[in-house]
Amino acid sequence: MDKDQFYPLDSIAALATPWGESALAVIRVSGGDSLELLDPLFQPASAAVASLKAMAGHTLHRGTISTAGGEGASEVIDDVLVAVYRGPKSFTGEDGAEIFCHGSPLIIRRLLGLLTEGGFRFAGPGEFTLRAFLNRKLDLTQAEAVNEVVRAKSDRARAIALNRLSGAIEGKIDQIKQAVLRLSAAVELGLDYGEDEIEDGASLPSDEEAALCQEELERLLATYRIGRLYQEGISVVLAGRTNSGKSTLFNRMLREDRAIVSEVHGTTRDYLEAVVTIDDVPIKLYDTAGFRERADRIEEEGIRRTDGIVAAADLVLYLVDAETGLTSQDEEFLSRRGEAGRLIPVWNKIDAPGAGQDRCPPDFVAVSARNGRGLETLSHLIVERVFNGAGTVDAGEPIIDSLRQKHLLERAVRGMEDFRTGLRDAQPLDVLAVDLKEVLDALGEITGEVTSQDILNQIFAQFCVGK
Ligand SMILES: Nc1nc2c(ncn2[C@@H]2O[C@H](COP(=O)(O)OP(=O)(O)O)[C@@H](O)[C@H]2O)c(=O)[nH]1
Ligand SMILES: [Mg+2]
Repeated sequence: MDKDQFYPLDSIAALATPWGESALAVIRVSGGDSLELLDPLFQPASAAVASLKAMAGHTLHRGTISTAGGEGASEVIDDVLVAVYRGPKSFTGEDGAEIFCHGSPLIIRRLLGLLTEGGFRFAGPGEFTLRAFLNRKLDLTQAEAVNEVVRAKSDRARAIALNRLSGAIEGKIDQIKQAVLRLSAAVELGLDYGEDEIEDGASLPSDEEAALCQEELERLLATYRIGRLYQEGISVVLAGRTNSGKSTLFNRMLREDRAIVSEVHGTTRDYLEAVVTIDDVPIKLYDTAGFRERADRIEEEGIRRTDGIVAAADLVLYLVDAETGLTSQDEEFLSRRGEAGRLIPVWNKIDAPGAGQDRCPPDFVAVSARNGRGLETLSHLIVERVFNGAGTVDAGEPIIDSLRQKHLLERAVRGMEDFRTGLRDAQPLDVLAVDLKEVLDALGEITGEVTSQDILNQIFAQFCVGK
């Protein structure tokens, strides 16, 4: 696509670090004129630096940024370092700079003000990465990965996103595309020669090759669930009667005292939410109000909310107090919510005198939220349930985690299926060619070779400003 047709490539500026007080803040600028625009605002500390706009790429300069002299006196806003980048050897592919200033909101505001007065425009979300894409520094899967690296909530998610950033998906897609192009070439050849001349089927593409392509596409598609798990994680709800030890277990899994633990029934009246990481899977953990027969109004509301959370959770840990043993309420819950795979019954307080592990029903996990016994088994079980049915992938294999990529891969698979059906039913070659075109279009959209402005806007709108 023609980038200039859709996007203004003026000079943009944005804060790349969070707002607030910090040791340092980084302001990023990019665009063909950015160094010229920055130049009058920057006074180099070294006499050896004549002007910023004359500096080579990948160089660092100390100096001050001041308001323009003009009528009044010029005022120094901050003492800064400026890193100069030169296109095309820069992240965006354009000339640009990063200004390292002191992390004061006041300074940041003044500097951004000076920059906009000086001709820069505030960058939109993801606009730097968008430019990197438009300048072919990144394909679309890599551009998406930039955001995923920032958003990664666990080490594994970060590693997977970095793999994508290095172009792993683009490489895989390209490999499949080459195979589809070979099929397509065979069909085109048939079209050139006319159907009669290839009656014997000599140059028709084989279903075997097509089946291989489809398999590869499906394999990549199947990694979506795993990608999502590492990126988004799952929600796990602690449920059970009041006093079964939900808040104690919640705190122990968090390794901090967030929830109030008390022997008074109904202490947790609303719900609490926190993220813990088990085996690199982010787990959104909920502590809820418990169930009991006689509850007051506030508690009833808490219980009503609990029902909602339980219904929406990926996994429910149902705690039973080993001292009390199973009550009819527990049994009712377990039979009502016992959907396969979504429930882990937990037998808590095995440390308590007279609540020995031997009384633990066979399908329960025996734990002590108080002293931590059995928690490792519980963690393993949670992870096992999480990955149940998600399949596995080899290390280094690309994993997709964008819904956009998933939909496009599904489209490619459908195209491939249509092609194979057509091949089997001896459909005319031009019909087969259309099916393959559909596959190629979908693959091209994944990497961004063919993309509409709407789609780009949608993708980059999810980015932070400054990225
Ligand atoms: N002995 C023992 N007591 C526990 C254990 N877990 C929780 N308790 C106690 O049970 C009571 C209720 O715990 P809490 O976490 O508030 O239960 P919740 O109502 O389900 O949130 C508190 O007095 C806890 O100290 C455990 O593993 N062993
Ligand atoms: Mg509680």
